[in-house]
Formats: sequence, C-alpha cells, structure tokens
Amino acid sequence: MFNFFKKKEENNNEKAQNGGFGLLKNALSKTANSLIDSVVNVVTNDSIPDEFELEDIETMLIKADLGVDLATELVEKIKEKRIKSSQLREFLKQEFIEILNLEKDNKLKFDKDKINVYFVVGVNGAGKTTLIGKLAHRFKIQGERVLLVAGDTFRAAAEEQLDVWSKRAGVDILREDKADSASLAYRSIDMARQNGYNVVIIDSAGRLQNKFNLIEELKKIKNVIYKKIENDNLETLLVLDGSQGQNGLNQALVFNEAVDISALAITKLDGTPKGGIIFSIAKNLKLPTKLIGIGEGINDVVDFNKDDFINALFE
Ligand SMILES: Nc1nc2c(ncn2[C@@H]2O[C@H](COP(=O)(O)OP(=O)(O)OP(=O)(O)O)[C@@H](O)[C@H]2O)c(=O)[nH]1
Ligand SMILES: [Mg+2]
Repeated sequence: MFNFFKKKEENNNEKAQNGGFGLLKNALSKTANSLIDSVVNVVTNDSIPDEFELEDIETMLIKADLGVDLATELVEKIKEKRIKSSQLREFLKQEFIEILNLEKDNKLKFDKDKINVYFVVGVNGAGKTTLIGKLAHRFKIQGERVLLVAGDTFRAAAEEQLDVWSKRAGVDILREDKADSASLAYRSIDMARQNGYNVVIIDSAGRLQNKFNLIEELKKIKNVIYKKIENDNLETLLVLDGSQGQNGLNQALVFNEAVDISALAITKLDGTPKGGIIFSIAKNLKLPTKLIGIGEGINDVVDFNKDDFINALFE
C-alpha cells in the first residue's frame, strides 16, 4: 500500500518536472533560435568561418542579448580554435555551461522551521507583483503558511493587484491604506511570529523617476527586516525583465549597491529572443539567478537550474 502511494508520488513528481521542462523548452524556443540556430546557420558548408561570417556571428550573438564583450570573446575563441561550422553548436554549449558555472548557490533560500522573508525589488513593470503571486501559490501548495505584504504603498492599484494575487493563491495579505512601507514590513514580521507564518513576501515600489527616494525607502525596509530576523532567512530578490536585455545589468548594480541583492529572478523569458541575457548576467554580475518567469500565469515560474536551462536551449 505504502509503496503504491510512494510510486504514485514519484510519478507525479516526474510528471511535474517533465511538464516544467516542457514549459521551459517552449518558453526558450525563440532564444534557442536567435542564440544558437541563427549562429550555426551563418556558415552553410562545413568550413571554418571567414572574417565576414565571424562578423555575422558576432552580430547574431549581440542580437540575442549576450552583450558586446561576451559576443566578442566568443568570436575570438571561434577564430583562435578554428572551430568549424559543424562544431559550432557543441562549442557554444560548452562555453555556455562554463559561463553558468560562474554562478553559485542557485537555490532559493528556504528553511521550513524559520520565518523566511523574501524582499522583492525591481523597476516598474519588471514583474515583481506577478512573481510574488506565483511564489505564494508555490509555497502554499507546498503546505507553507504564507503572508504577502503590500509594500508598494506608492500607488493604490499596486495593493489591489497584490490583493488579487493573494486571493488567487489562497494566502493572507497585510495591506493598509497610506501606510509607510517600512513600518508595514516591521509589523509583518511580528505578525508572522504571532500567527505562525513561515513565508513572508514583501512587495515594493518600482518607480525609478524618483530614484533617490525609492532607494532610501528600500534601504529603510531592509534595515527593518534585518533588525527582526537573522540574515540567513532573508532573500533580497531583484526582479529583472529578461526581454529588456542589457538594461538589467545597470539596474542590478544600482539595486545591489542600495540593498545588497542575494538573488535574481529573470522574468518574461517566454516569447523573447533575448534570453542570452542570462549568460551576460552570469558573466558580469556576481549574483545568482534563482528563478525565471516564463509567462503571466500562476504556475509560470521555474527554479533556475543550469542543466535544465542548457538542455532546454540545446535539446
Ligand atoms: N510574458 C510574461 N509576462 C510577465 C511575466 N511576469 C510578469 N509579466 C507581465 O508583466 C507586467 C508587469 O508585471 P507586474 O508584476 O505588475 O510588475 P511590477 O514589477 O510589479 O510593476 P510595478 O508594480 O509597476 O512596479 C504584467 O502585465 C505581467 O502580467 C513573465 O514571466 N512573462
Ligand atoms: Mg507591482
């Protein structure tokens, strides 16, 4: 009897993983096209690319948002190692694996027995609130007790939007009209202690028009959380819009300086040919990508797993 259930559970897990991989592969199909197929197709016969073809390869890589430096570096290697067109695919795969290996600890922090706080930051429209909804749903079906905090007190619609997600995910929310976001964050941790929530996800405003105030506010929230919990249980999660490509790198520097980012979530990787940004991020930022967003639905978030990502691009 027990074995039967165990077997069933294993099958379900497998199915979920395969389903997840299928979704990822589908979401990355345009990136696979721009980053691999179009590059490999530059040279039609099986030869070593000439100067013009190398230039075309570089252009393709930049278009896929790999960034100029990385694209140039790869083209130099292709030239130096005299990589033939039939070897290009495997060459790219090995290079991309090496780049992703620069990242460490890609697993989202979580300790079942503690209060886990996820402080979610990023510019307007990056996908913060949506990601919070997806995470809330995921933690909820894992059986965790989740509290969302409407820390984007800048615009009323933001609280409303988070409220909709909290209902969709079936989790609780702490929101208050015209509240000060740092004081809301402070109270949310007390509330978690008193009521046994083990996951607290804090939304924040994304306005960059008033950068100074935003950064000061984010620092304040972070300090408040620090005072309340051990650092180990805090994930400061920067959300970057993957379809915006290289802009994300600069945003990461600004946010990292302000609040010390511990994890990245790259959203909107579905339907964009610009997913090469993942490699640019791994190469240029010393920050681990932990989550990726592949759609607007509640299930459209996957843990960033290096092997899966490479396989979804190359298989
Ligand atoms: N295709 C796609 N769309 C996404 C994804 N994540 C978010 N979006 C969409 O992006 C838009 C902005 O998302 P929000 O979650 O509101 O972004 P935000 O960072 O909270 O924005 P502000 O509250 O204005 O700072 C919405 O229309 C989302 O549906 C994703 O992974 N894929
Ligand atoms: Mg929002």
